[in-house]
Amino acid sequence: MDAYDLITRNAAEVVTEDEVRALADDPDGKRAYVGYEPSGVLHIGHMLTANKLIDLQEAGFEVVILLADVHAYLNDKGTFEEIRETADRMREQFVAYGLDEENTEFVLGSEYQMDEEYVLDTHALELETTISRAERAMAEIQRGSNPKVSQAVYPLMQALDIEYLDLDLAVGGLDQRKVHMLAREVLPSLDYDVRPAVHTPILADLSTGVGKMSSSEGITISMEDTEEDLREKVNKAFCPPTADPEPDGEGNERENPVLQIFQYHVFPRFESVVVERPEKYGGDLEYDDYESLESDLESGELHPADAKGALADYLDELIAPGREKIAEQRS
Ligand code: IYR
Repeated sequence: MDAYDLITRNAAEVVTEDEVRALADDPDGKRAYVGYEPSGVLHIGHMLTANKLIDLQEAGFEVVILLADVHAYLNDKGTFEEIRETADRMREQFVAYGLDEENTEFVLGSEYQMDEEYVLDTHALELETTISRAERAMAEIQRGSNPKVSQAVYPLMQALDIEYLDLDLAVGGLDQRKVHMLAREVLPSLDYDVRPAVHTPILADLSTGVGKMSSSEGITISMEDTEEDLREKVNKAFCPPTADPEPDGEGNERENPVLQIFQYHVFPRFESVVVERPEKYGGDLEYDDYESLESDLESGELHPADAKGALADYLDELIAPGREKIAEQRS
C-alpha cells in the first residue's frame, strides 16, 4: 500500500486531501500525533486511533502520543494526581497493543503546557476566541452539560499542542473534528502554520447499532475484558446481514457494529481472517479483505453467529498482551 493509502485508509475524513498528499510525497520523519485524556484502561476507541498510528508508522512517520493530563483535568476527569497515575499505565498498554516503542514518543501535557510561552499563547488565543466558538468546539468532548471556563480553554490548548509538539499531522476520532477546525482558524493569528488532520470513524453502539459506542454509557470493549467477556459482548451485538441496516423504529440511523470492528480493528492488523466452521456447515472460510467478508454476510454465505465467533477470537488476540500488562500493573 502506498503512503497516501496507508495514511487515509479507513479514515472518515481527511482535512485536507491536498495537504495530506503533500505529506505522503515525503513521509519519512514526518510527525503525527493523537492526544488522549488518560484513563485507567484502554478501550476500543483508543485502539481505533492507535491502529491509525500503526498505519502511520508503517508509512514512515514518527508517532507522538500525547497523554493529555492537563486536558483531562480541565475536563473534570479527576484530581491531577489520579490522572497522572493513569497516564503511566496507559503508556505501557499502548506499547503492549503493538505500537513500535522505538518509534513512539510519549509526552505528558504537563511537561510543556505550564511553560510561560505556552501559557501566554493560550491567553492570546483566549483573546481571539469567543466563548460560544470554544463551546461549540467542545460539544462532543465535554464532560457534563454545564460548560466550565476550563472546558472553553481546553480546545485552545489542544490547538496549540499541534504547534508545540512540532507536528505535521493531527489524528483523532471524528469527535475531535471541531477542535481541529478551530485550530485551523486560530493558529494563523499567532503566525503558526495550519496542519492537516485525519479523522477516524466512531464505532456504533454494540448492542443497537444506534449512536456511538461509549465507555461511559452502554457496552464497550476494553483491554481488560477476558476472552469470555469478549465472547459474551460480541454474541449480544447487533449484527443484521448487512453493513447498512434500516433505521430503527424511531427513525434513528443504524450501523452494523460487528462489521465495523472487522473493518477498523481486525483487517488492518491481520493479513487474512479465517472463520472456522464445522465441515457440515461448509467448512472454514478465509478472507483477504474486509469487503469479501461483508459481501458474504450480505449474501447469507456467512452466518452472523459464525462471524461473531471469529470476531471474538481476533479481538482476543489483539487485546491479550494488553490484558496481561494490566494484570501485571495491578499485582
Ligand atoms: N480531546 C482529546 C484529548 C486531547 C487530544 C489532543 I490531539 C490534544 O492535543 C489534547 C487533548 C480527547 O477527547 O480525549
